[in-house]
Amino acid sequence: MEDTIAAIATAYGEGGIGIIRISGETALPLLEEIFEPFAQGEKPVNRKMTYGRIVDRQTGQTVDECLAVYMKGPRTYTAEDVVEIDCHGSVVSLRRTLELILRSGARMAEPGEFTKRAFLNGRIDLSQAEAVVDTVRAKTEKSHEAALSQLEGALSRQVRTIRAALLDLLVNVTVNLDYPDEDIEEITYDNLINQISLIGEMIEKLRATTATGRMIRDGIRVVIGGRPNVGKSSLMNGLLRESRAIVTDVPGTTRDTIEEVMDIRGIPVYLIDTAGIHDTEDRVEKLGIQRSRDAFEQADYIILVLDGSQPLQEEDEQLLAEIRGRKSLVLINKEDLGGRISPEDLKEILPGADVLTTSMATGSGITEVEDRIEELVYGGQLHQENSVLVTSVRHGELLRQAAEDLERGLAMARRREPLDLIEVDVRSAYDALGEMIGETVTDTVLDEVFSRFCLGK
Ligand SMILES: Nc1nc2c(ncn2[C@@H]2O[C@H](COP(=O)(O)OP(=O)(O)OP(=O)(O)O)[C@@H](O)[C@H]2O)c(=O)[nH]1
Ligand SMILES: [Mg+2]
Repeated sequence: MEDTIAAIATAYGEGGIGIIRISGETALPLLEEIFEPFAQGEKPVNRKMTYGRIVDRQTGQTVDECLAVYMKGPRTYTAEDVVEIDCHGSVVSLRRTLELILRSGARMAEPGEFTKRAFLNGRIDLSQAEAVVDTVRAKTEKSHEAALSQLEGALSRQVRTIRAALLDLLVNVTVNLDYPDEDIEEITYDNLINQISLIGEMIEKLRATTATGRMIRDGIRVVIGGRPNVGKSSLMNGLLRESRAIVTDVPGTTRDTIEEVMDIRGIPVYLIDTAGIHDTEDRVEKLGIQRSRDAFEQADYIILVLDGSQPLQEEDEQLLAEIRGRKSLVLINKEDLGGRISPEDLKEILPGADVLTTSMATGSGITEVEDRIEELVYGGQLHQENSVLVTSVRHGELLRQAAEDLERGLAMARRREPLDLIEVDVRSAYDALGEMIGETVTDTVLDEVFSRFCLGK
């Protein structure tokens, strides 16, 4: 980490200002090389904004006017010397300024490299570093809240508490193994079983938040399906509260899948309207229907719409049968036109179906659909403010490993097996949790984590 890195930190395009970031030992000399304060004799001072111009020393030309700040390490984002330059947010001025900085000896930063340095320099742990990218990408308030709480170390604190308990246990076991003859408190199997179960429960509690956490962070794919003309696009528009998809009384209006991201009670939802599924010889329709089926495959939640003003059709029955075993909701729509389908009619084809009667003409049932999506994400549990959520697949996987290790250890303790065998599993759980916060972690994992970042972060 000897070299100094630089990157444009703001989004590419036009903006009021654009920011360039520099980090590393030569950050200040680099700034002095390309920057000239307007005030005579002024020099960049630690943590003070200085007004001046970016200048190309080779030609003497002004590249842009800017504000620059030098922040001396280690109390900075990367824990190194950092410089930030606020230029005008034009692609040209940012690119030319960056070129000057690179020409003066800095290296172009890799995606996530600033945050990686913050981690490697010990300012934040790995789970906090991972939260940085989630904070940037968060699409709803809830996902932002979850990312921010992880960034502030809420998850890390819980992991550290569990690890401390595991370490206690490990020390206890190791001492008993290594000095069996010494006069120390002997560990009993009952004691061991107790402690392992307690820690196992702590891990399970954290793990139980993974499904919700992932949906809050990554969003869920909700696919609206059904045969033509039942009101799928009307539902899409109703949920979006705008006239996004074309709605007509001509069956087969929607020909291609339509996707929109929306915020339902803080949950990022990818809402997908599909072409009505039925038997057809029309080539274009056939392609659209294939796309509907593909969308079904990838759905986290399927909303199957039926036209309640007509009796159940064979095509409806086929679709109902197809979504068996999937997380789904059935809408008996057009209730304003009279109910020719009752929820009981569906019981046989789709046992345990979740059914709502709706009318997209009056808007009745939309709130209930949103309720269902919220329930799906929170699993019927009340959402608690500020509760820690595990949002990343990587963390979920490590928690699973740790839980399995402890389960094995517990089973062995119950069978009164030798301590050194049990120790192996406890240690492995300890290491798995260490990987969550980056205490034991390989370069491959690090590369993987930081490759998801954007440039300049
Ligand atoms: N009366 C009444 N009409 C509805 C209702 N929902 C939809 N419609 C009407 O039914 C027709 C079809 O609605 P769409 O939303 O286009 O149906 P769709 O399922 O998207 O149809 P395709 O795209 O052709 O598969 C339109 O004329 C809507 O205005 C409802 O609840 N009540
Ligand atoms: Mg449609």
